[in-house]
Amino acid sequence: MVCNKWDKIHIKNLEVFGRHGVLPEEKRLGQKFQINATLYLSTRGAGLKDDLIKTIHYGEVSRFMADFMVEHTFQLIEAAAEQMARAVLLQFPAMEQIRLEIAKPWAPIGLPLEAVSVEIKRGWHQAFIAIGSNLGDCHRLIGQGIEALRQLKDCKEVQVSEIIMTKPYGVTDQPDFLNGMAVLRTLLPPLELLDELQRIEQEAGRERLIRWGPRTLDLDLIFYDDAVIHTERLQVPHPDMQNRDFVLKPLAELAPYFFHPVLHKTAKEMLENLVDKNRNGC
Ligand code: ROI
Repeated sequence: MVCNKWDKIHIKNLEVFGRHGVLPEEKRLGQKFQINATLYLSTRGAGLKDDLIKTIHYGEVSRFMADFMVEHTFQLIEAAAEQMARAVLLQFPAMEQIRLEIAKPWAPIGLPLEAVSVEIKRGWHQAFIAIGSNLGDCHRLIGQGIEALRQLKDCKEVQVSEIIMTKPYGVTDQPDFLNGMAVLRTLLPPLELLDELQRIEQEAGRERLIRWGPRTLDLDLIFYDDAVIHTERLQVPHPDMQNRDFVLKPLAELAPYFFHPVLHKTAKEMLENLVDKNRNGC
């Protein structure tokens, strides 16, 4: 999915009367809020065909946001913005990203101000997840894992590669694996996605007893857009993926031209390099 960086629709100063705030009188009396939003989408099709169906109806988005502000009550404008951005992105699938600002011109702080506001930007991301199992009823566990990915909150468009049987890599004295790859679109940031993957692993009876040992279900985050993440808990792209044919084969099936942001090679090139390396016995 190529994200369009250029096309935007702006909604400026949409006024709504809502009941958000920490103070009891803010909830009781309500006050004015102003919403500014930038919707990121491709307007090319609509521009060429002059057809509303091919874009996002800004009237519908405005109505949706106004209703959302009236139907919910939050303490914080941070929470109002977070929940509204999520709801809008789920409601209007053609929207890639949204920049959302919620302003409170009558913020009761006992000082004169024009307005206080929060601004956030949220959107869809692409995540590649390697799937593996070599302990227990592997076919059932892999199927269960894929179904759990399909049910993940704030995720959509899950695609799965062929599931293949592979020889164990690393610690070779263990049963063969079933492996595959899933790609999906998600609103979750990387660490929240990791939390969800680890929850699914736990639900499949995963125990982390031996490093590189047999496992009921393994879900590894391989890529998250072109992000490069180095933390204690999470490393993306997966630091050893270029040496693992059980990762590269299903990846190259799903996205042969996906570009590794650090190694600057496509999935297909990485797989070809690995096959050559293994053939030459290096
Ligand atoms: N080897 C194979 N073939 N498949 C895996 O999913 C896999 N996972 C691992 C280790 C133990 C490194 N080896 C593997 O974590």
